[in-house]
Amino acid sequence: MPERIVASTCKECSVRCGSLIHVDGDTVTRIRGNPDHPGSRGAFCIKGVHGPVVAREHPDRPLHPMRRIGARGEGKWERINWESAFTEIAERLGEVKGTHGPCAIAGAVSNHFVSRGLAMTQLLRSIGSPNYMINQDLCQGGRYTAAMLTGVGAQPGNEIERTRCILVVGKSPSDSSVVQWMHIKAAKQRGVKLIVIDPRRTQIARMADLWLQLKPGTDAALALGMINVMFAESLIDEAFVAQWCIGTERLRERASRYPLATVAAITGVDADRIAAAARLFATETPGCMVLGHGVDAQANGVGTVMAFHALLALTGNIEREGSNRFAKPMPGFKDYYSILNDTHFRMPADREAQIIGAAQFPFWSGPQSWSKSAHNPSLIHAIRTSEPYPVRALYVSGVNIVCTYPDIGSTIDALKRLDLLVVATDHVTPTAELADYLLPKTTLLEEEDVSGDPGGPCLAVVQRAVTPRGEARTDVEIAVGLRDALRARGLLDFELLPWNSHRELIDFQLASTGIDFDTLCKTGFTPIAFGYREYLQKGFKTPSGKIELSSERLEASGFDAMPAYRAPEYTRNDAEFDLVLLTGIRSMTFHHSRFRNHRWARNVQSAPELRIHPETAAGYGLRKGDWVWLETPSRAGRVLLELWLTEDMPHDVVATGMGWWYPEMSGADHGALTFNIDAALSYGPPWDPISGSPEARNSACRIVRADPAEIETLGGDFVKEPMRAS
Ligand SMILES: Nc1nc2c(c(=O)[nH]1)N[C@H]1C(S)=C(S)[C@@H](COP(=O)(O)OP(=O)(O)OC[C@H]3O[C@@H](n4cnc5c(=O)[nH]c(N)nc54)[C@H](O)[C@@H]3O)O[C@H]1N2
Ligand SMILES: Nc1nc2c(c(=O)[nH]1)N[C@H]1C(S)=C(S)[C@@H](COP(=O)(O)OP(=O)(O)OC[C@H]3O[C@@H](n4cnc5c(=O)[nH]c(N)nc54)[C@H](O)[C@@H]3O)O[C@H]1N2
Ligand code: SF4
Ligand SMILES: [Mo]
Repeated sequence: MPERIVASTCKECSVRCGSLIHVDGDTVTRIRGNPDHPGSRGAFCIKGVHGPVVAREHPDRPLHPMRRIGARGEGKWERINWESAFTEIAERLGEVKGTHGPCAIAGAVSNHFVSRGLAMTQLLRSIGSPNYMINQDLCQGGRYTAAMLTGVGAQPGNEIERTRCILVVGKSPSDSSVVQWMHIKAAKQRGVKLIVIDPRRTQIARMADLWLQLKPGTDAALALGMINVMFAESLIDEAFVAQWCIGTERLRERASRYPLATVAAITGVDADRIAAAARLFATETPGCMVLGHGVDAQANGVGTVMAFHALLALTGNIEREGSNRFAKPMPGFKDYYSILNDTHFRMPADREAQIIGAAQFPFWSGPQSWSKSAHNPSLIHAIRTSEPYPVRALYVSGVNIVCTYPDIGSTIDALKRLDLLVVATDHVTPTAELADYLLPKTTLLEEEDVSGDPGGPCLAVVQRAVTPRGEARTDVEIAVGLRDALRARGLLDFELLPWNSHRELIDFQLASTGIDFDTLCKTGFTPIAFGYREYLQKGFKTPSGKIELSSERLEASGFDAMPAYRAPEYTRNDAEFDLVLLTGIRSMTFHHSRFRNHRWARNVQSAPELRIHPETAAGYGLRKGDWVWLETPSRAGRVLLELWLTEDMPHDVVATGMGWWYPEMSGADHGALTFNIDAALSYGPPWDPISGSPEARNSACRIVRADPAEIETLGGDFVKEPMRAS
């Protein structure tokens, strides 16, 4: 058979580049970027080139359903067929439901914007449980929740090509998004002004006209300080604000509490630079904002983003050419999040209100929230203590919660206490190691999908390029199999998962668009026509129809209606913990905990790093390549990291990545308890009052030199020696 080229979309990370997959028979020979894709325009990265093929072909990949036979985590499994797996899981779920009620069955999935998210929520809702965990409390949840409250549905810099000024906050596109990095570099060459707010000197900070090197977690004060300058110097777009914003006077008063001297003291940034940034962003219009992960997973994330949304609104940089353009959905297309929110696919509100977290975080959990998912730390607490009620069974799909939730020890403890743990995955992660049933998942090259890409904007497809290996199934197929087994036993309270295959779901999503899947597959995407200033017809998606600079909804629920600075916890810590730790610095090679079992990735980086200023390291008598134990005041655990010396770090701040484990290390955690930064962090309070997010990205810490002999006893030179296989 001649080589075929399949136009698809890479989903190895959230950037979603258009891809061209070269296929010979049933073998993928090459993957590259699609130059015609309107969002990514050919941009691609090492993960997209190697990740899908190695994940598919990996010799350790589970290819059949497995039942645990040894003790939990002992790694002893026996192969069973799908029918037995569905039957046994349904019966055990029935026992949990019969004893403790439907809410005792919970789920964990990565997010709302992937098919597995919908498959999971609709299966659980059919059982009658609202309790599922998503990653977004650690990811973009602060941004989405703030967008729901303010009405500013700011998209991540999709008008960069037409802008005159870019404000980048807590985002390092050279590490996390090849597409955005490409667009920003091109814009800079065009002479666009660039302002960067980041404690680290990132590649984009090096390129900036103005780099504000603030202290971690102080962004809200900085934004309010800039707002104060704009009001004081009449730099506001008066016409837009008068017609389209409410709460302006209250915000003016709030911002007046943040004079430059105060803000400079809080943030560590010179008053002159703060004022210069405010003036530049207000006058060099149209301007756009790129908000990154640096402002999420903070105990003040939602308020911080609300303050930056106010900066956009006050400068009129909303839905204009070259400013922040809102997402433009394909007319008639049903994306995963809209289905999740559609009343046809939801349980009655009183059932949704029983979700763990709704009482404390009504804008995160429960019927009126953005997320409609549980408050993760509270759900993990419920598994461990049965407070506020027992949670005894967990279905995990598309997330490696042992390696990516803070406080690994507590996550492992919770998973071990469950009556039933089912994990669907394409490789045996430390989470999967603790499962009672392991269900083999297809990989990217073996599945199909359709979703909206706000960057293009376009509707983009994932095509099944090759047949699934072994007995691997898609998430929708697995959910459908479980649904049928549950239904046969009278265990469904509702019928909220109406599709019988993923293709049926896709046809349902496309039904009102006038486009069919096969036509879309010819090019891999179809552009979405869009205009600007849609609010002129539709208003903004808030109760008032305007941008809410002060939120009546928040106030009515007893929260502060406006952004405010709340000092991060590290500012209150004792002198023993003398450094501030940033976590989650992305590496082009890894996607969170993924690819640790891929040789191409481990050849690039084989050990978790701690980035530290050379003078700080010297103060400890430490040198490049030394290993240290790092501990935080939570004393959740201590982890081993290898020093990278770099003058890009401030003297009192250190930084690391995330997600480490060593597939070749023995033990169910595969080294996660020793090498993964989340083992040293707490998932407990302080929590963001609105989203419930922990301070997983900024924390106090201390380091001490690790004895090389001690590292030796942990497993010799596994961290240096690339692992076996693939
Ligand atoms: N290669 C690769 N790409 C990825 C991913 C991956 O795992 N690997 N993950 C994807 C996902 S899910 C996400 S969420 C994104 C995340 O990607 P980004 O949004 O770019 O976030 P990070 O790179 O985590 O951090 C961005 C910057 O925030 C800074 N920062 C830390 N604390 C603060 C603070 O308090 N204030 C400010 N202003 N800045 C701060 C850090 O120094 C860092 O430079 O990346 C996506 N892209
Ligand atoms: N301390 C700290 N913790 C963090 C962060 C941080 O910056 N600092 N970042 C946070 C962020 S932004 C995020 S997004 C999370 C990421 O957290 P995770 O989503 O847990 O990250 P991944 O390692 O990408 O795990 C995805 C898992 O899903 C499986 N998988 C992939 N695709 C599919 C599929 O189609 N179906 C199924 N069933 N399984 C699939 C893979 O095998 C893999 O095990 O981590 C968060 N944790
Ligand atoms: S940035 Fe890399 S991994 Fe992410 S979608 Fe693009 S090619 Fe795939
Ligand atoms: Mo994320």
